[in-house]
Amino acid sequence: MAVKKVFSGSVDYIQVLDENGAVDKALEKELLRGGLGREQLIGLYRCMVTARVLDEKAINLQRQGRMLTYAPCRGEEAITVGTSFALRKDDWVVPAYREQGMYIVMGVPLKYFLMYFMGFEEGNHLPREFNITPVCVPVATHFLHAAGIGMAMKHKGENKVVMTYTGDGGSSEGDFYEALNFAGVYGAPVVFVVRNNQWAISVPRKKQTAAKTIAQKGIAAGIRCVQADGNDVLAMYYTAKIAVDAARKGEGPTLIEAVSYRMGMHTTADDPKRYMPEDEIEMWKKKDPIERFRKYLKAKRIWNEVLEKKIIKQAAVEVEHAVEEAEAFRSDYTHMFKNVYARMPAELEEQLEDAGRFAR
Ligand SMILES: Cc1ncc(C[n+]2csc(CCOP(=O)(O)OP(=O)(O)O)c2C)c(N)n1
Ligand SMILES: [Mg+2]
Repeated sequence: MAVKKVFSGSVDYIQVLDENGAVDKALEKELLRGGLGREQLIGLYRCMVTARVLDEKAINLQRQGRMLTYAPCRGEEAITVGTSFALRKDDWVVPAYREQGMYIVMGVPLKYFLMYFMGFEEGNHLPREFNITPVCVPVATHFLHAAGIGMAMKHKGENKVVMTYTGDGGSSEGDFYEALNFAGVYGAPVVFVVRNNQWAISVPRKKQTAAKTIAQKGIAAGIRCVQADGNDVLAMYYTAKIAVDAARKGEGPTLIEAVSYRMGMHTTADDPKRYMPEDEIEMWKKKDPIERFRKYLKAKRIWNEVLEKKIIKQAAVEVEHAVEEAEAFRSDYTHMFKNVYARMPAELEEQLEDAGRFAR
């Protein structure tokens, strides 16, 4: 009897900027050669800053009773900004609920995002030019939609890619594994991104899985997998660009695990003080993705105080404008009846009529 190894796997970890903003020269060279110039670097920074301004505003609105339950993205801005920066405008995105940075990169008017969290379903009705599916709160169910969209695009011979996001908690769901498996078998052009922020509400990462990395969950599905520093926007862009280019070339899906930390509450309905260790928060504060990238840009003589003020002002104006638009929005209550079935059943018709009497 012979024993032979039939498989062994490994997972790479990618970091371009260390915690002090010092750059890996070889990876930087590759990025610059790939077209990431001064304008794009400023773009990455602007999008992350805008995500933070939007986030802080949304929390304030919720505290003032002007917004419903909201899922902040503080600390995770580099993940969604860096990965979506690798997409083309006509690619597809299948988000969860904490992908603020992605909407900013894709150029979605922010009023839609705010409207959704103010309770208006219409916030999910993005203009046709955006191939972005609705916010998905059921954890990881949308991973299957992403796999399906990828399979359909491949079948139709479209030269597009689909990117989807879930959390570390999401990676424990059956839907997660099924989606990876289908995408792998069909060679679908999907980039699966796991935002590993170390917490699924109050459940820590160590209680989520015994696996050393979340990335390695892709190995069983036979798909490329990689882990990257989720607080390093250049690492996120670098890994996403390789994955997106491979998918577009017909080389199938990739699973990216972005290692980061949720700097605060799960949603505005949560109190993280009850379970998050103080020292852990302090440790991660030092790894802040925006500060780290700023240090890098400063060393490259791209960042200065004038640029900072300009970017913050632009972000504040954009966000304030979006808030005004979202708050001025008046919902059409009939949508909640009309968008459920292709043909409205009798009992819903009746309820619609009743609601009409209330609305008057
Ligand atoms: C199928 C399903 N189960 C449970 C929930 C309740 N729930 C909402 S968010 C969440 C935790 C998700 O954690 P993670 O995937 O790590 O994403 P994060 O919120 O940290 O970004 C849970 C359990 C849900 N929305 N959907
Ligand atoms: Mg999480």
